[in-house]
Amino acid sequence: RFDSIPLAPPDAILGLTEAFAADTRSEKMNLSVGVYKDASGVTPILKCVKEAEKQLIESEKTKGYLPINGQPDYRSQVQQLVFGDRVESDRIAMVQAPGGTGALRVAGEFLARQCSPTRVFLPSPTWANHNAIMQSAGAPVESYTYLADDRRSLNFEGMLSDLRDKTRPGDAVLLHACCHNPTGVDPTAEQWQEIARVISSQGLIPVLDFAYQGFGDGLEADAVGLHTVLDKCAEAIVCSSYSKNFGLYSERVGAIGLVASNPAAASASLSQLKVLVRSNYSNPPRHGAAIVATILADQELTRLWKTELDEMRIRITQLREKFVEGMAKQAGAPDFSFLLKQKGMFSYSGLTAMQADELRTKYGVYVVGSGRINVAGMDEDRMDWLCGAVAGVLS
Ligand code: PLP
Ligand code: TYF
Repeated sequence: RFDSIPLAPPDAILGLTEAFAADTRSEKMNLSVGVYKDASGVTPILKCVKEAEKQLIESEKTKGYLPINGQPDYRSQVQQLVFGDRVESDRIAMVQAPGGTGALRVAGEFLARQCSPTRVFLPSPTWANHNAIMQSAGAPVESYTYLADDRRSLNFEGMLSDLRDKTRPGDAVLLHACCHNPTGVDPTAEQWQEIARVISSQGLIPVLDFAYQGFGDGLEADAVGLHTVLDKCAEAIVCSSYSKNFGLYSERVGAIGLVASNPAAASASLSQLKVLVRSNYSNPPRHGAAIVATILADQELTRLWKTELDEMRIRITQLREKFVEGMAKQAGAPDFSFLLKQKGMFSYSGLTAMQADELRTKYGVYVVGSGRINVAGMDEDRMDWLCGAVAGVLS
C-alpha cells in the first residue's frame, strides 16, 4: 500500500532549480534549467503574446472543450509553420498537444501501438526526458552515436554507421531538428542530406523533435534539417513545441504533425492519434494555442513575434561570444571557442560532475552534472565574475 512506496529520485534538472531558489547567496547564477532569460534575468512574456492575449480577452466567447485534436486554426497555422507547402495537406495528420512533451508522449504511444515492433533510436546523449517519455509510452528504446569523444562535435561517421547497422526497417529515429539539447551540436546542411538518405534507404521512421525553431540561426534556417528529411522520406513525425520560441512555457503549446505516404493513411493515423489523446488527457488546453493562432493569423503580430524571436536568438549568440572572450582572458583556461559553433541555449562546457558541484557550492553557479550549461541563463553584466568562477574550478 501507500506506506511501502519508495521515494523516487528528484528530476536532475528541476531539482537543481529548487536548490537554486533556496540558495540565499545574492551572486548566484542559474545555468541549469533550459529557459530563456533576458538581460534583467527574467523569462519575459513576449509583447506579441501580451497583445494577442488582450485581443483574446475581448473576442473569446466560450471555454467549451476543444476538439480532441485541438483548435482548427491553431492546427492550420502550425502546419504552415512546420511544413509550409512542402507536403500535400491531405497527407498530414495534425494534432495539437500539451507542449513538446505531450506531443512526444502521444507520438511514442502511437509508435508503440501502431508500428510495433518499432524501436525508437535516441541520440547519445539526448534530453533525459526522451528516454523516460518513450519508455512510459511503451516504445522500446535504443541509442545511436551522436557526440564525438571530444564532447564538442558530431561523430558523423559513427552516427551514420549506427543508423545503418543497428536498425531494422520500420524502426524510428528521433532527431533534434535544431539546437540539440544538451550539446548544442547540430549537423550541417550537407550532413542532413546524408542522414536523410540513410533514413530513407534503411526504411526508418524519422521523428523530429522541433523544440527550438528560431533559436539557432533563424526560423527558416533552423528548419533546413527537417525540410531535408521531408524531401527524402515519405513518412515522418514532427513533435513541435512553442514553449521556447513564443515563451509560452507554462501554457503547454505543442503539436504532432504526422506525415503519411497517402491521404488514407493520414486519416487512419489521425483517427488512432485521437484514440490515444482521448484516454490520455481527452483534449488539449485552449489558451496557449489560441495565443499562437492569433499571432500567426495577424501580419503585424507575426512581424513582432519574429523580431522578438530574433532578439532572443541574437542575445544568446552574444552571450556565447562574451563568455568565450571572457574565458580567453582567464590565465591558463582552455579554449572555449567551440561554443561559437554550437546552436541554441545549450552547450557541454566540458566541466565534470565534480567541477559542476564545486561551481555550485563555492560560487553559487548552477550547471547540470553533465557539464551542460544554459548560455541564456548567463548574466552579461557579471561575465568576468562568471568566467573567473569557471576558471577557478577548472584549475
Ligand atoms: N524536446 C526538447 C529537446 C526539449 O529540450 C524540451 C524542453 O526542454 C522539450 C522537447 C519539451 O518542451 P515542452 O514540453 O516544455 O514544450
Ligand atoms: O532544461 C531542460 O532540458 C528541460 C527543461 O516540464 C524543462 O528539462 C523543465 C521542465 C519541464 C520541461 C522542460
